[in-house]
This record gives sequence, C-alpha cells and structure tokens, in this order.
Amino acid sequence: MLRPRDTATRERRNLSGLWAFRLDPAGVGREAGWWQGRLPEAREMPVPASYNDVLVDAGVRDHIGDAWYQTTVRVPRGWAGQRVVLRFDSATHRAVVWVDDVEVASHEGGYTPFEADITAYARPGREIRVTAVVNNELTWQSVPPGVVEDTPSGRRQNYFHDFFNYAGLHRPVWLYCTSPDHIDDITVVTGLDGAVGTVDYRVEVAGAGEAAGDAVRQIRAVLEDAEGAEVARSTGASGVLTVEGVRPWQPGAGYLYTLRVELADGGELVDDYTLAVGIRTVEIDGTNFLINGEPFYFTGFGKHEDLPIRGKGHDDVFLVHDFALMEWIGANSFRTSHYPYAEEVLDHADRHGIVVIDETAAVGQNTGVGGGIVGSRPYPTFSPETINDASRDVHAQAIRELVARDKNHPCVVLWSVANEPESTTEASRDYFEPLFALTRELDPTRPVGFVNMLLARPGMDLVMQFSDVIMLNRYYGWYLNTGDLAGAETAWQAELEGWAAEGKPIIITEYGADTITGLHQVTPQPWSEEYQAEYLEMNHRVFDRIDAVIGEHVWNFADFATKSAIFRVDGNKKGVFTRDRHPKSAAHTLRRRWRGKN
Ligand code: BDP
Repeated sequence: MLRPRDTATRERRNLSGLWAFRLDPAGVGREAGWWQGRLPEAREMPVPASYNDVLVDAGVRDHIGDAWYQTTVRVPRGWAGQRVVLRFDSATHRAVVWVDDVEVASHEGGYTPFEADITAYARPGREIRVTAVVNNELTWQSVPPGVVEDTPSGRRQNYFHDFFNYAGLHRPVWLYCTSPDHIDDITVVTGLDGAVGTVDYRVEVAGAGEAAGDAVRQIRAVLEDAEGAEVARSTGASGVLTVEGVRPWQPGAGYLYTLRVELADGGELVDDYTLAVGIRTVEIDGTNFLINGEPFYFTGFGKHEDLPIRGKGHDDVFLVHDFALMEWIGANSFRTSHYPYAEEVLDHADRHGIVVIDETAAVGQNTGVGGGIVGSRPYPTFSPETINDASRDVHAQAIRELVARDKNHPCVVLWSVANEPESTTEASRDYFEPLFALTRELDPTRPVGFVNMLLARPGMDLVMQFSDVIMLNRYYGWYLNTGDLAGAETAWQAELEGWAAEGKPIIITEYGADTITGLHQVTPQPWSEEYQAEYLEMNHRVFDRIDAVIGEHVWNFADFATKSAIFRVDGNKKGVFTRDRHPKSAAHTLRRRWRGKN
C-alpha cells in the first residue's frame, strides 16, 4: 500500500490539527447519526494524538467505547478530474468514517492505514465534513485481545499486555489526489552479487476500466542514485533493474536509491510515484543472521510509541531525538514492540541504516501472564469462547496489512507475528502454523519469527518449529532469581544452552530491570540504577558465552505508561532512558559495550 506523496502528478493535504471531539460512553452517537451534521457538544482534540491524557479528566483517560472526531476540509479547486482519496494512517483500534452523510470506510486494527476513494463525494472547491468514530474496546476477537467486563460500578476494560490502552487518531489523516488511472502498488525485491545490485520491481495499475493495463498505458521505471543520477531504467509492469558498482543499504549506512515509476499515455504523464529503495539482502545461515552476506549482531531495544501527554501520537521531535539517542548509545536496531509503528519511523530507519524487527499488534495472547506477572488464569487463551478462528482471521488480516505497508522498507529484516503468545499447547500450535505460512507466502524474502516468553522453555515450545529465528524475552535476575544475579547467571546460561542446541540464531528480544531514576545503592538491590547496570552486565556475560546469540535488545528504550497495577509505579520503569529521555546510569554501561561492538 503506497503512502500519499507529492509528485509531479499527485498532491496531498495533511489534515493534522485540532478536530472537534466528543466521547460517547453511552454509545448513542451511531443511533443518533452524529456524523450527519456538526458534532454536538464537541471539545477540541489535536490530531495526531491519543486523546487519553490531553484533557484533564479521568473519564477521558479511562473511557471505554466510541470517541467521535470531526473536521472540515476544502477539496482543492485544482483537483478537478482527479481521483480523491481520504486516508487515515491509523485509528486505534477500529473506526468508521463518513464524508458528509455517506459512510466511506470502516477498518479493524489500530496500527495500520486504511483509505477510501471519495471522488464521488469530494467536489473540487467545496468543503467536505469528515467524521470518524473511533472505538477502543479490546475483545477476544481484536488484536491485541482484551475483555470488557461488566462490574457493579460499570464497564471495565481488562487486557493482558503491559502498556496503556491509548486510543484515538495517532497518526496523520490525509486527503490526496491521483489521476483516475493510477499506480496502485509497487513491490521491490533487491539482490546483491558482488558489485552488482538488482531491483526486481512489480507495478500494479488501477483505474477507469482495466484498459489501464499494459495495452494502453506504458509503465517506465527509472532508478536514480542519491544524487539524482539515473543508474538503470526499464519499461513494463515488472522487470529487473541492474546497478553496476552498487552502493548497498547497510546497517549504519542507509544508502537509498529512488525508484521513479511513471505511468504514461503516449507522451502524456498520467501518474508517477517515487519510492526509496535500499539494495540489500537478508538471509539466515546456520546460527548467523546475514545482512548483505555479513553476520549481523543486533544491539538495541524493544521500544514503544509512548510519550507524556501525546500517548501514542506520532511526534517528529521525539522521532529524531530517539534516533539520536540510539546512535549515541550504539544501538543498530530496534523492535516495533508491540505493534506496527508510524511509517515516518520506518522511513527514518531506512535513511539512517537502523535495522528493524517489525511486529504485529498480537501481544497478550497469553492469559497465563500479565505484564511479566505469571499467575491466575481466569480464561483459557485459545478456545472457541476466547481467542478462536475468528480472532485468527483478524490476526491474518493484520499480517496482510503489515506486509502490504512495510514490504519495501530495507530497514525491515524480520517479521514478528506475535509477542509472548501461549506457545506450549496444541491449540497454540494450530493457531500459529497457518499464520507463519501466510507471512511466508506474502513475503518469501524475509525471515519470520515470534517472540517466546519464559513459560515456554526449550523442548516445551510447540510454535518455535515454525520460526526462522529464536526470539526470547527473559528476565533472569528480575522476575526470576530476583536480586540474585549469581543464581540468575547460572540458570539463564543453562536455559540458553538448551535453545542453542536447536541450531537457529537467537535474538534476546527482551531483558531488563525496573529502575527508579536517581535511586542509588552501594550494595545494589532491584530498582536501583546500579542494579540495572549490573543486571545488564550479567546478561552480557551470558550472551557472550553462547555463539548462537546474535542479538540483544534491552527492554525498554524508555519508561512507559501501563494500566494501573500493584507492580507498576507510574508505569513500567525498565527504560534505559526515563520517559522524558534522561539517561539512567545503565545507558553508559550499554554505550561502552555497544559502541565498542559496532
Ligand atoms: C514482557 C512483555 C513486555 C513487558 C515486559 C515487562 O513482552 O511487554 O512490558 O515483559 O514485564 O513480558 O516489563
């Protein structure tokens, strides 16, 4: 799915700004037709942002149900004769959208874009009213799952993942135009053979009548280097562009070519689109993870989209700052834990040579655990009444949308289909097997994995057989062997040796310790800055003894908000940086290690 872009034939308007906003706790707006006129009794709400923390109101923060957004926009006069599209980069977790009185789109899933062709309702020069109802309820059939429980004091949202259920319009909303016959999609696959690079491209065209195909239209593909000089060209809806003396995209050096695709009718340019292309290869060889044929060792973090006030609202200031901090500390990679991040983040990673493990929003598919606390199991995870075939359909669609959105990003080297699901039962195996097959069918070029949690040790895990890489979240010295780093070191090494025997590359996707910034101790105990640093050093000693370990991602880059819980004080404090991005002592420990490695 192509992002809106300004090109010679395309224009876009960003609808970010203050929208009219109203919560609908009683769920009456759909019946009352709140989209049919000016949103009644509305307040103002910035887009993009989570709505939860913007207003000073517990009712807004903890709202369950529908939230209504509305704005008006004038369709540019110059767009006459064009196809007009309305696109939401995300609406968490689902939405229905109207243009004036007409429903134009509905979408399930909070972290991937959706759009609607609104040409029929968008008269150039006229204003349109855009209304979206955004619903934040998590159910057994949503990804991630949750349960809305009826209690004597009202409805309560319960969920099994360890971050706050922020909701709203987290990313920009766009109005854009293309010609009616247009480039609908582009897929690139790149290859390297010594100094020769290849870009295998496939263009899909759509439009008025399928006459838009090859017979009437011509497709040109031109590849330019970073200076804008043409290096290869081809015609036709698919082909291979060959680059002599290629500059590959590599970790730490995100060299990008530009693929310019043009759709022409004789001498007339009908549509054009430009795509950033990094030429690189990814493959697994034994226990090595190869990028461009070279073993790659992941250093970095599991992150979150999480900020004070903005919640999960995308913010370019923090985007650039977080990447600057990652460079400072020597991180060469991160995981989009636990959902697809804004496309702006992946674009930035492409440009800066930061490697990404791209994860779906399937987190918390494990009722035996909550935020690291293993305990009561009020519901079975996989069952006809809980996570079932219908849930898997939603999960499959989330994978389709993730791959469709991110397939062309060179930074993405590995798909993660889920974080810490139940993986020891036959039900879990049956649930996941087709999802792995689907991901491979959608993208045969990247490895596929999932992130295993501590209840599923070597020999017990029935899902790992489908995974190209072993991704482990482990908290020896924190949830296990709490405060006992010597005992943790022995136990952790023993478990890792068990995994190493499987002969696949191992990435430690989470290890971390909650740490209160400013708490110092000479005999380090959990929660102190010294303990976090010693905990990390213990982990590193273990990793360095196991050859199959080819990556370490600390949990977490920064402190983040969670739901209320007796084991969370103002959120999860496992950040190496505080929520406002001040380093804890452990940041220096990591910097010494990682800057030495990279
Ligand atoms: C892991 C989860 C992560 C949590 C972390 C923790 O993958 O989302 O935040 O534990 O407990 O289980 O800090």
